[in-house]
Amino acid sequence: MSVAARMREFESALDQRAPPENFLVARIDGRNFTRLTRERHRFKAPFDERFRDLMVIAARHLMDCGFRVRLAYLQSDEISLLLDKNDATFGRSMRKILSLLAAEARASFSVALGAVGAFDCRLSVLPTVDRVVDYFLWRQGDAFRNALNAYCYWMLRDQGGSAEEATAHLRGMASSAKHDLLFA
Ligand SMILES: Nc1nc2c(ncn2[C@@H]2O[C@H](COP(=O)(O)OP(=O)(O)OP(=O)(O)O)[C@@H](O)[C@H]2O)c(=O)[nH]1
Ligand SMILES: [Mg+2]
Repeated sequence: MSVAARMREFESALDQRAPPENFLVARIDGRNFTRLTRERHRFKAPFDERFRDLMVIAARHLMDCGFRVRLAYLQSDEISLLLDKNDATFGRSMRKILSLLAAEARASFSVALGAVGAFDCRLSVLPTVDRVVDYFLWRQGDAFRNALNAYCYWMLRDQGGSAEEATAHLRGMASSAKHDLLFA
């Protein structure tokens, strides 16, 4: 066996393909964006329109970078992409899907920001439409909880509380109580 063929064996030993007839949902998430949004670029908290627009640019780019994307759902620093059930791009190679989606997000976000912002990517292999619905309900629930918590946190900070005080105040508090706190 030639050296090249032998090396290819090592290189591809861990390659996997996503199973056919399953939905693939990729979640692309900003790396260390707590620091990027607070220290390196000082975006408005809890939500900043310019940051949102940068994430929308990245999401639009991901929808048009060669995969058959049916839906993109964006919240905070993450983008969930539903790939077409029959998407056979790169033979459903997990290596290609994971690395390219993270790279395409990073490229478009960084060019729009004018500085580097990196992303990771993970893949859910979902067998039925019900599980796809569960996935997006899950992320939407996460967005709702995070937004409610963030509005409460920054309200307490604006009222003079320290980071530790605001965090301690909200720890273990039910969503209904956070609602009441905001409206009080
Ligand atoms: N200021 C500001 N921060 C935001 C906005 N949207 C998201 N973020 C921040 O982005 C971060 C996203 O959280 P995570 O993805 O859990 O944490 P991370 O720091 O990116 O860490 P890893 O994802 O594990 O690398 C949180 O700290 C959010 O506050 C925004 O509009 N404005
Ligand atoms: Mg992140």
